[in-house]
Parts: sequence; C-alpha cells; structure tokens
Amino acid sequence: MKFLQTPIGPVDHIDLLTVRLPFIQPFAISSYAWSCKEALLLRVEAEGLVGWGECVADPDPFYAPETTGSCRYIIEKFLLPLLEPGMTLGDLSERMHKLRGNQMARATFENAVIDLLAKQQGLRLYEFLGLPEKKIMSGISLGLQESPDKLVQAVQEAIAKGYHRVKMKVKQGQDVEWVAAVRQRFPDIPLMVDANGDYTLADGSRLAGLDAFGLMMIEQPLSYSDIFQHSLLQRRLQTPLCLDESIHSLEDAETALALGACRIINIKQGRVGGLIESLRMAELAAAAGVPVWSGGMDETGIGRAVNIHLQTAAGFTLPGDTSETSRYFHEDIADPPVVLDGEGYIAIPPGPGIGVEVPADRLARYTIQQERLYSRKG
Ligand code: OSB
Ligand code: MG
Repeated sequence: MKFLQTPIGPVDHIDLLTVRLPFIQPFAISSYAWSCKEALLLRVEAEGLVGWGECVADPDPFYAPETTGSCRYIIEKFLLPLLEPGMTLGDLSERMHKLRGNQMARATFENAVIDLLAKQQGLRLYEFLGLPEKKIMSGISLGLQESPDKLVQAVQEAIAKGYHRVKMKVKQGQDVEWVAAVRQRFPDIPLMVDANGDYTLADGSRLAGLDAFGLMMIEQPLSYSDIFQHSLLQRRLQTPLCLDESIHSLEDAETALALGACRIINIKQGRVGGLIESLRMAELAAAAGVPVWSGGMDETGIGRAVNIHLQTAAGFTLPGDTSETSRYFHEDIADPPVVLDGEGYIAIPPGPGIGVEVPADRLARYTIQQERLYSRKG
C-alpha cells in the first residue's frame, strides 16, 4: 500500500456537520426501523480543496454500539488531536489504531483525510489507492416488508432494474415462508438473506430449513457479537454463512476464517475502521479463497462513493449492497447519484477523490447542526 507514504500537509479548517435526509420509505431490519438517514459528515479543508468523510453510525445503537454521539466525541477528543503536519497517512493510521474500538469514528476521519489527499494529487480515489478501474456490480438490500406479496413485488422491481443480486431481511417469524414465496416466483435469481443477529443456535433447524432454497448466503444469523457459535452453526448448514456485525477488524476476520464461522465476509469500510483495514481484510480473504463484498449503511452519496471505489479491489467478487440513490432518497446531498447502467453495473463517480460533488445549497437543505472543530488561523 504505497499510498500510506503520502505526507499530510497543513489543514485549514475541520467541520463536523449533522445531516438528516428523509427516506422515501422506512428501512426495517430485525432490530430496528429507520425513517430517515441521520449522519455525521466530517469536512477537512486545505487550500480550497475539501475532503469528506461520512460516518456510518446511526443516532441509535441498534445496528452497532457506536452512535453519532459517541463518534462526535471520539473524533473531537481523540482523533483530531492525532493530526500533525508532516506526518504520513501511514503514521496517522498507526496512531488511530491505538484507539480501541470506535471503528466508525476512525473510518470517518480516515476517509476525509484520504479524500483530501487524493484530491490534492488530482487522483480518483481508486487510483490513489493503487487499484484498477472496473465496473461495479450492484445489489439491493430489501428491508422487512409488510407481507410476502409486497416482498415479491419489491423483488420483481429490483430484478426489472437489473440488480445482480437481491438481499432480503429476515427475522424470527418472517423467514422460511417468505423466502419460499420469493423462490416460488423467482427460482433462479441470486438471492440471500440477512437476519441482523435475530437468531440463536437453538434455531439451528429452522435456519437449516433455508438450505432448500439455494441461497447465496445467510448473513449474520446469530448475535452481533458472536463468532464462535456461527462456526457451530456453519457446520450444520449447507448454505454459506456471511458475517457482518461481528467483524470489526482484520483480526476478527482471521478468527472467523480460522474457526470456519463463515465462508463469505461483508466488508463495510465504515464498520472496520476505514479503507486501509478493508483492503487488508480483502487481501486476507482473497488469500484464503473467501469471497468478500461491500456492505452498505444506506449512506448518502458521500459514503456510497467510497464503497464504490473500494469494490475495485481484488477479492470483491460478489455484488454488494450498493443500490441506486433513488431507492432511498428523493434528493441526495451528492452528485451524481448512483444509477445502474443497462447491464446493472455502477460507474465509478467521475471527479477526483471520492468523485462526487456536494453542492452547497443541497447540503444546507439537509444540515441540522454544524460545528467548526479546528481552524488554523485561530
Ligand atoms: O445489515 O447490512 C445491514 C442497513 C442498515 C444497517 C444494517 C444493514 C443495512 C443494509 C442496507 O442492509 C444496505 C444499504 O442499502 O446500504
Ligand atoms: Mg447485514
């Protein structure tokens, strides 16, 4: 990773914004339902160039322990003070690694700095990371639906759009029969489920009932903090397990692979502390012959762009959860929006750095709080 040697120059301003964008429809998983996207945005400015970092933490701890509140605190008190002019990106990354946990906060800061450095070099993010250009496969994550009919309808729309695979959320009491309804109508589509930790090992036979449907994988069936029990479950199932919530670092990925707790890993750059850790994990998985894919946190166009660039890395051989902007938002804060081409692929956004722009009027419309955390001139 040669880009780790890039020196970080002086920064003029650092601002932390909170944005709130209404969802077109609520997004429900087994543990919670969100009706809007509320996120922290970190804006790092130097000589007129702006690096953006979107924090994937929610205001609540129902997907992960981190929250917008905890991330704000960690960024301000423990991350920004690490920055010293003249240090390299690798130095900063090493210092950030001394913080325990708080991966979402770390990713926010790292992403903003990397975006700024790429823009200063006039490089697109994937180029800065030393990755090759490629078209990105698309996938959609359908939240829990009101009825099997509505679910089948939503799958129908996703397939018509050209998505390369469909993920459906499941939970206790809303699983096998719902998957059966989709499979009956679409026997061959690449299909997977995500339980967001709603089951225990005692539900093993229920989960084994999913083996009949030729799913690509079952994502995070057991607790958000478990790896070992997933390894016991995996032995009882034919369907590959995929871990999301319980993987926060390269070491977690090593543990999961060593135990056989999953055969696929969902890499969310925001959940694992950023792009650098994500690339290490992708390398580890590729060496082990384990496919990875990029998850999403229903990000605005800023985080979505980062996820797109990341998927140019080797190892990302499965479609991720990057879906079109228009299925979440009437209007996003970033341009251009994510759209699928005629074959269901996603293009890498065109500009330097993350490649999307954040028009000031658009941003102002959705900003509910803003704070200057640092200014060089006092
Ligand atoms: O488990 O992958 C998940 C959204 C919020 C919290 C957790 C998850 C998700 C998604 C949506 O599945 C992915 C996306 O469309 O960005
Ligand atoms: Mg998931």
